[in-house]
Amino acid sequence: MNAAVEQMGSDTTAMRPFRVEVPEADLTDLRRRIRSTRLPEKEPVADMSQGVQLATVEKLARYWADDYDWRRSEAGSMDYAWGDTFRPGDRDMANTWQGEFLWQNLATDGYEGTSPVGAFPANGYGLHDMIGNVWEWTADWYVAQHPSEVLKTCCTPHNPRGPQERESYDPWQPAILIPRKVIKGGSHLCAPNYCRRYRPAARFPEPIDTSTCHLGFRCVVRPSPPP
Ligand SMILES: [Ca+2]
Repeated sequence: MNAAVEQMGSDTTAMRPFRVEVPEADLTDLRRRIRSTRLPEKEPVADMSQGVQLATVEKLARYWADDYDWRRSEAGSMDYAWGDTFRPGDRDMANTWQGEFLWQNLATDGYEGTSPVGAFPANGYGLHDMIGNVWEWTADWYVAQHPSEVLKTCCTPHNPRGPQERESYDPWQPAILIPRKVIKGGSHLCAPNYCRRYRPAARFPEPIDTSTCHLGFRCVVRPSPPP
């Protein structure tokens, strides 16, 4: 049990970290269903107008059924972007706030404000700054609670993409009709005594007309294809 959980004490309404533990039989059944998925015998169209092409789908299905490490994915669902321990080996893994927010910025992680990309170690997926430093905008409109999952005819996981734009308005400010996007990751202003929104499970709304010193966006660098 980590310190944050201990601080929650007997508060039964507090948000608590949890671990996803999928039984091996369920993973075996998932692989079986992937292998038995019926795919078209030939490409439906010559271009990508109907989505990912058949050869790519077949390759992905083989990868998910035989090679993908589902346990590693399970491990990625831990409390933080790298595991269950916030400071493994007493090493800072992200730019957050140390001390009592908002009057005591100890900056023992080396940064009172923002930090350069890559200043902290990558996680097991090779990704930097997944939490802390600055929040990241996402494409999804915000709603306090995800709408009920839509049942699908296939077994692909459903990615909730948020509500309609008009549903993202702040219900506590009905006279202000500014849509809000989901932001993720927390920032250098997130502290254990205040919000702990540097957890991957956390999200927050931000009006789209509002900029702050601790909100940015995520960049992806794709390696060049081999010659
Ligand atoms: Ca800091």
